[in-house]
Amino acid sequence: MGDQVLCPVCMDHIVWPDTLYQREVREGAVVWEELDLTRHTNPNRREYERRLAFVRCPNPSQDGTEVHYLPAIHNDYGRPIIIGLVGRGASGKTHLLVTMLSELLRGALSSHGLYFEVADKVQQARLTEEIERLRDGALLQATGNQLRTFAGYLLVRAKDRRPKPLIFFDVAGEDFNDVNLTNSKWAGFLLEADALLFVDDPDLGLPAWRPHAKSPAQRSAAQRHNETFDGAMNRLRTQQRMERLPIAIALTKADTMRYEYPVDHWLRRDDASGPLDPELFRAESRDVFAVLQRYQATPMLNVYRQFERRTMHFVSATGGPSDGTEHFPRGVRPSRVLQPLVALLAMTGFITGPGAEGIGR
Ligand SMILES: Nc1nc2c(ncn2[C@@H]2O[C@H](COP(=O)(O)OP(=O)(O)OP(=O)(O)O)[C@@H](O)[C@H]2O)c(=O)[nH]1
Ligand SMILES: [Mg+2]
Ligand SMILES: [Zn+2]
Repeated sequence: MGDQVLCPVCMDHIVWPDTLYQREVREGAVVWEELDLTRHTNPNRREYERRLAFVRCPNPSQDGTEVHYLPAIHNDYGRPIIIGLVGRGASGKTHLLVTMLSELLRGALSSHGLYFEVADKVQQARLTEEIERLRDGALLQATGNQLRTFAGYLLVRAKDRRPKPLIFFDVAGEDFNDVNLTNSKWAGFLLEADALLFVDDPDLGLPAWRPHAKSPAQRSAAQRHNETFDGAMNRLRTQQRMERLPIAIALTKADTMRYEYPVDHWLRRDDASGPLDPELFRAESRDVFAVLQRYQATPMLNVYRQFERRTMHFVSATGGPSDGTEHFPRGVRPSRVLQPLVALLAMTGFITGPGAEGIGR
């Protein structure tokens, strides 16, 4: 058997195919055509075209996934780092991820010597569109159910190192729920992830915060359960040594608590520039922990307690609420969105150097 490569769509382990495809849009429809580069006599040109091409996943398990194509470079750099977002519907996963990616692509981690580019050209168009929509203050749509592909596929370059692929998964909150046993295909990334980002927002995640805005039933239900976390944890528990998986917990939409100590303090801090200081990460984690306790956020605290290496963060993807007409009237101003990612990259060993070892401990 040849080398086995993880397909980041169907999660099968596949033998890497040789046949290349190119993607074209004709009269609005996507067509995949075989691409023959063997006649190219100029190796630079051949390599350039190969990097833009795709291969078709053989999907050996025949698990009913639609035919899917992977970037031809997928097998060039070894196993990617896989980061998955976990959180209930409307908790703010997609807005957080898109602002995160936008910050990464504009070079926000260059002070750490990291440069990011989109590795999947199909995703690039969609991602650029979403980043621009959000920048113009437009609301992003809820994520479709049973989405079976990654939300972002980046290549990370760092000096003196091989580039490394980094893949993000962001599915609809409902896809994590344990409604039946046949859904193991959904959120299939969970069992392959190298790190997870759990998110919840103050409205549902903090039952005792602004209690008058919530019905007693809503309050007590939210306090005891987060079905999404439960479903994800049930699946993770089938793994040996689940507790060793690095995780970060982000309290999203923290702008809604911006006048509250100590949230205000953290939201005003500069984002991810500057050297990695484990003590700062510890201090923020302590403050989030205190807020979660104060407002009886039992499900988030339970997740936190089940992992050995973890950090907690206040984040705001948009800087304020939308106005109910699919718009953010004052535009979008993210704050602290890269902190959880920096923590996860340090905990997975991707960011190295002084300080990285101490993150999450
Ligand atoms: N105030 C505030 N509201 C936010 C923020 N981020 C998202 N929202 C609001 O929360 C809603 C849901 O955000 P999404 O990012 O779509 O949530 P999701 O977790 O991806 O939801 P699903 O895809 O349905 O699982 C958005 O429509 C926004 O109105 C934020 O940083 N601050
Ligand atoms: Mg979403
Ligand atoms: Zn596949």
